[in-house]
Amino acid sequence: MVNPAEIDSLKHDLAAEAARLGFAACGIAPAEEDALAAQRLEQWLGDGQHGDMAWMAARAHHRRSPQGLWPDARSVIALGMSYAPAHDPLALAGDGERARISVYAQGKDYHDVVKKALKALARWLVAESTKRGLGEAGVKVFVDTAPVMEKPLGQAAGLGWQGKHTNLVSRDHGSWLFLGAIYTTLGFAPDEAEADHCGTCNACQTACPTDAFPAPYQLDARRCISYLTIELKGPVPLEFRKALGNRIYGCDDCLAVCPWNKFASDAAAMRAFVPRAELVAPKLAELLTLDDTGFRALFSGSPIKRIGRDRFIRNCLYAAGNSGDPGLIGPVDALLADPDPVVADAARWAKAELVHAEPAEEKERRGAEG
Ligand code: B12
Ligand code: SF4
Ligand code: SF4
Repeated sequence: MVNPAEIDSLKHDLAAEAARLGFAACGIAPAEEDALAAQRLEQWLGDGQHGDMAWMAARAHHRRSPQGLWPDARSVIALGMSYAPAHDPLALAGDGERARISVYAQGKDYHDVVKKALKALARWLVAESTKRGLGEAGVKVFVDTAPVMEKPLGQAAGLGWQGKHTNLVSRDHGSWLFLGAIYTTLGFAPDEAEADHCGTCNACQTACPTDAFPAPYQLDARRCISYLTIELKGPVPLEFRKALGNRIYGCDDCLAVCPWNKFASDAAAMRAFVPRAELVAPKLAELLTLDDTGFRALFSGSPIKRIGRDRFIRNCLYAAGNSGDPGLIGPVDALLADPDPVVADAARWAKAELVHAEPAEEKERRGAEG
């Protein structure tokens, strides 16, 4: 028979240990299915809003509930790590010379950083559980890539609420939390779910450059720049190429305008997420010349390495096409005969944009600069 006082004391110490390991938020959610979240997941998949992310549909039966994935799970420890930026993520909007990489990808790969901390916390939990006579705890750790609904679990555990942009927003850390989860066989008392604090705000809805929200709290991934630049393997549909602007990896627009970000202040403590200087405002002209070896060297330890050189150069070419900078015609020309047909197609598009579709005010600006 488990002593309830002992498990409550373990829960209390768990939160302290999570904080010591760098987690800004920690809470407990039940491992049972949340019927509403599961039904909304099925609806989203049924509508095809996941686009080419077949892996989202492949294990939907596991994704919809913790116990669907692991029947022995009794509690979910939901965790958040802050990556709140010290700079304005929208500062480079409209810059023709420099590319925009979303904040989450400017430092170390969060998959590695969060996973390492989750494993350390899980090891601590197993050891403490045994030491305190609570038996051998079963644990499984997840961050991002597993069939786990991290946002609804984060909300159920009281970390924050799913905002109208669909990400988890926290009263203390704004929209800048990475999420992770530990499923465990230990039966912790669940925390209280967080309520919605979006109110009448709709800043994220109007900020979206591609109109990716069919309704508040719903995202059509097929229209989202994050999906188009990171997940989509083929050419980006023509209708979205202009809207990409100079975003070459992910997008922060809906997160960056969230008023709750003003409470987010402690990411500096997570040194791993301090942006690498060369990724804050990289020059398009330099990125366009990267070959496979150069790409791997530049993005070693970064999440960007996951998309590979070809998809990355494809994105840089769309940004070049949107730059209005004729100085980029040379590097674009060099990619017209690229062996990758998607890169070659993007180079043709960029060339046509640079030669024929230069905005009048850009022409004027360069003329004035001589
Ligand atoms: C697939 C995915 C994507 C896809 C789809 C995004 C999406 N919204 O689903 C794409 C590639 C577009 C994407 C983009 C980004 N992602 Co992403 N992504 C995921 C992933 C792997 C699964 C998310 C998922 O389950 N989607 C399925 C849909 C159905 O779930 P949902 O969004 O929760 O849908 C809910 C709402 O639609 C809601 N709902 C529907 N109707 C209604 C109606 C009402 C009235 C209400 C209240 C609610 C409601 O109910 C649904 C169920 O909860 C998670 C990691 C994970 N394993 O959870 C990371 C994750 C969500 N991504 C993350 C991040 C950081 C991003 C980006 C910010 C990256 C970037 N800068 O480019 C962008 C943000 C774009 C955005 N506005 O969402 C973080 C978010 C952290 C947080 N604080 O929430 C996660 C959790 C990864 C992590 N471990 O930290 N991502
Ligand atoms: S990440 Fe960008 S494109 Fe995607 S929903 Fe948010 S604002 Fe729109
Ligand atoms: S920007 Fe406004 S509506 Fe969007 S998530 Fe933040 S508080 Fe909610």
